[in-house]
Amino acid sequence: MGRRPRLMERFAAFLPIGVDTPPLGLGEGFTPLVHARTLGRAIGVPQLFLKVEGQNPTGSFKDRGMVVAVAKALEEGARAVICASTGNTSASAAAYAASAGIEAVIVLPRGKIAAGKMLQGFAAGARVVAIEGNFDDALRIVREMTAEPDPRHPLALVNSVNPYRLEGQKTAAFEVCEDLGGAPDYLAIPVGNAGNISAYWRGFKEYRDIGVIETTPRMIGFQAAGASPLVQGHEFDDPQTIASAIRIGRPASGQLALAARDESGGLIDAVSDDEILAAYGDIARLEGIFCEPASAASVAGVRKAAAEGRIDPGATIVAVLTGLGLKDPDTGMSLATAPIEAEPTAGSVRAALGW
Ligand code: AN7
Repeated sequence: MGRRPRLMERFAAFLPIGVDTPPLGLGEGFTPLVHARTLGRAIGVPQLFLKVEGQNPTGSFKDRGMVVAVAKALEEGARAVICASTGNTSASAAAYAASAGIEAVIVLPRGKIAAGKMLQGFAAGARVVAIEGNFDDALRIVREMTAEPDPRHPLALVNSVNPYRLEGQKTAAFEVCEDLGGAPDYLAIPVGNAGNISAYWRGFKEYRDIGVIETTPRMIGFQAAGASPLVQGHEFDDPQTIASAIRIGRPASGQLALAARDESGGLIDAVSDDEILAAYGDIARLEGIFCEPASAASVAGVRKAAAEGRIDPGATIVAVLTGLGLKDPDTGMSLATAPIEAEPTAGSVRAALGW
């Protein structure tokens, strides 16, 4: 029995890494693909599978790309990384920078980051800068700060505009194909800054081009209605949604996402916060998987598209659950009820349960 490979080793042939790339790794990738039989039946698509990306080391898919981006930053001599974030990118950047022994600076919209994600940045020792503005403002700032190299602060930008990020993230598409023994018919995914949908599409195309898979899925992306620039066809100056991870009005990879939609014969649609919250509760109660609200946009979108007859009900559908529910305890409280009170005896607990 050999040791488990690291993600960057497993897919080295597909990644822009070489012998000089430091072997970083916190156990990212290799996440489960779960057949969601009960949820699938409930929404009329029995061949529904969930790609559980919350099982990555920092609890989101960002780790797949961050491990490559931070390793390349180290290789290229950076002593610090910087990013804007709605929370998950910053949690991931902070962790991989800590692991690499370099500094992380994270620029965040004040008051709009889920509590667990804030905590992750602080725990890993990142310096956190909160701005009075949204994610799009923060991204503009860090892009400006890294536009010209500063020899006094060798710094790498690790948002998904960093090409190594999407290269790493495409490995999720490879895993989906390997677990299913082929490509799914549809790949459903939440869309914020639009990097991940673009990365998956690249991964599927690469596996098709070398003959590992014969078909590619239709890419079906879902934005929150209050932050749906790719659906409405114009940027949002003041995006709003309970799904704070995808509260983004100017998606940096928007053009790549629209190309993925068109080349794959897919769609990008909007789902309301109520639809997102309903899916969020159902995924937890029917399948035992607690994802974060933004992640539930994928399942909310599948439910909506199926109800509208835009998806073949017999199709194999993979919905990506991008992040872990524990990151956002405040929204999680919407799923909670008060505990049943009882005296500290078995009889009292039995009676309280009505048994
Ligand atoms: C859970 O962390 O943009 O369309 O700064 O955290 O690739 O942006 C997070 C995005 C979906 C959207 N689900 O992915 C950030 C950030 C979760 C996310 C998305 C995000 P993209």
